[in-house]
Amino acid sequence: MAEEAKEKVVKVAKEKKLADPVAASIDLATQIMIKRAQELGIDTVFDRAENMKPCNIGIQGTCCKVCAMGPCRLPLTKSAGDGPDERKGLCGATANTIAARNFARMVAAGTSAHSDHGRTVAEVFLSVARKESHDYKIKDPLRLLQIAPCFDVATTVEVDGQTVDREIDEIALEVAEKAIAEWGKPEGTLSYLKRAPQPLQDKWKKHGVEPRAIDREVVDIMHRTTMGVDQDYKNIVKQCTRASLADGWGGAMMATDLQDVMFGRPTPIQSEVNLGIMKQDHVNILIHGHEPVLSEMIVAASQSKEMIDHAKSVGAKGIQLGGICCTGNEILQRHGVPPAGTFLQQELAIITGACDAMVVDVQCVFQNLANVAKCFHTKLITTHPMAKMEQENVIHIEFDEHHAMEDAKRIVRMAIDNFKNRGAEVMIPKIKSTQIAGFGVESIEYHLGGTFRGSYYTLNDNIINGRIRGLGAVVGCNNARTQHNNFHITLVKELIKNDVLVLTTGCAGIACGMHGMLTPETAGVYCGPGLKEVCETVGIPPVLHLGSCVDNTRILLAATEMIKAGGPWKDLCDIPAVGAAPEWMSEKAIAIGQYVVSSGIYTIFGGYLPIDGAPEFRNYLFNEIEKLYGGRWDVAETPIEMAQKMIAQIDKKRKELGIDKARDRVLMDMADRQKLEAM
Ligand code: MSK
Repeated sequence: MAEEAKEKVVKVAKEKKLADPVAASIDLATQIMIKRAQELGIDTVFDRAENMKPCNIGIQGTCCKVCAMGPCRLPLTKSAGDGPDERKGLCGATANTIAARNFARMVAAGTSAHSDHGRTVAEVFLSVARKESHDYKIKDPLRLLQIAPCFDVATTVEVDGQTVDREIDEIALEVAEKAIAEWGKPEGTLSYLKRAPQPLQDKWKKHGVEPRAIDREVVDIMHRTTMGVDQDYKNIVKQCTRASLADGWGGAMMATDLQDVMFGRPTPIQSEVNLGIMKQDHVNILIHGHEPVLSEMIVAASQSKEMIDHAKSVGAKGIQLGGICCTGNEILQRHGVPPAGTFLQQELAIITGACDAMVVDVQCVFQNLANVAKCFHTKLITTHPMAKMEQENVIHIEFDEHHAMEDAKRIVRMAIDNFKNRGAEVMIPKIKSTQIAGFGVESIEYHLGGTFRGSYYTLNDNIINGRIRGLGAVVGCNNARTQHNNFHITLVKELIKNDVLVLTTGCAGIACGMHGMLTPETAGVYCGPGLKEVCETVGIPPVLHLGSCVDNTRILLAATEMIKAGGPWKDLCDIPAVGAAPEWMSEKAIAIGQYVVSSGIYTIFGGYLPIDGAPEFRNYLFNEIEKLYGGRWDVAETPIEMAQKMIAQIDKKRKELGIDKARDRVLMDMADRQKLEAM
């Protein structure tokens, strides 16, 4: 550790206000480590949140920076609303235009992040299909066969009048070439739109929001929101919808599918979670970010005899991998690698003093990691060409799929060689929880349907008969402006108490694991009687962890399977299902929210949305948009308020379907089901 660097970091920290660890997080490990950081004089995001308050105009969404005549700031004052809204920027832009443009740019940024991740995966898949990179394989040919028709790629061929299966390699190459074209094809609409229920596709067509090429929709937003272009907030929202659909039913969905093809689809797997997964006597390597292409190789490298022997040769008992954020979820769901923590715990993981290397790729990586790493022996390694850090202590090892295993071994070896450099300041909180993660479209079908009656109808049936009141997707990040994990966990407990089956991804999923929500035993402790009965009968947790942020698309596809299985619902907007991002913070969350709303699902965010300074635009997103797609935005300030709004929406849908009376557990016979299906 460079003493001079540490002194500088410590001096800065001492001059500032400190967070109250208990007020900052509901997680004991996090509280212990915030305190530890403060004792060592190292500032963390929790302390920084005490010292910098958000801009009051920025949070209203009405600060315009798109030209150099501004920034023009249009705060909503108390007297606004008493008369006509005369606020305008130098060019005359209204609060609605400014807030809509800012919102649209968040959708563009979020869409580009998920979709560029998808592009990287598609490029690696193309190199695999072309046999140019040998470290990856097609691990899940069934997933490949499943998605091939979405790209109009035939899986069989006629030979001498007979239908025979095409070679997998041949299908892979054609799928890869067609997939990569989705980012820039010059005409037509996205191939994957056909995965949505037909009524939803019809709505998108009717309203003219079917995405064309993915890149085009992002560029379109950036163009129309430059100075002096689109000045109709409804037309800007229309493009938000088009771009967000290019994310949810395009780039993000392809990322998930192609990852499944190359790395295998996840299946439920037991693991642990929280900072306590790190081991004092092991080499600890933490993998952080979003793209699993390199981390898959690091998992394989760290399990090789060569690396384990090397770790033992330096005095360690083995190698402990851990994840942070969504890369962590990717390697959790496929390999059972335990997450060390959520987004807000990334600095704390280094402050344990036991992190021999933290390997980061893209998204959600704090630049302050470099300052924290300076105070310890930790090697901080960036791996992506578009995500470097300016600090001199950061090592850049650029990942290349053509020599992926070589890169991975180099990184693992570097971590092992660093084991001996640990200082005396090691403190790993002995706190971790057991969890089951790795659910997906097929495993939900299997667990709720069984081997012989594998179908979504069992789930449908339990919703119709009221044992399960509805579905609640609780996803997204942490945000240092709210108590870490509190919104997630209070909300989830309230939902399952009211018989709402929860589906989770991202840091919300990690939070649920940390707080014991992801085991089958959870059902007996926290669930209402109906959900408890279902979970205990089939042995699933009442909260199903479906992976990373791009895997929110698994939730869309699971809901689509419910429609295919038959029931009173014909479109996603009919299902008693709601979405929530209680502790959101990222532009990606806005893109996700918009595609979920545009897919017909009520979506509620915690805290605020940066649109409050433009009440008309806000009203459009919160109410009017529902008439187009069936979904709408909402916000809640507390988890209980959020739960009440979500449950009210579920009950509203149940009433519309005529299944609101079924909650007294009347067993449905075939005649009853047919009656409902006919409605
Ligand atoms: S976005 S869910 S902070 S990783 Fe995946 Fe980042 Fe977590 Fe949001």
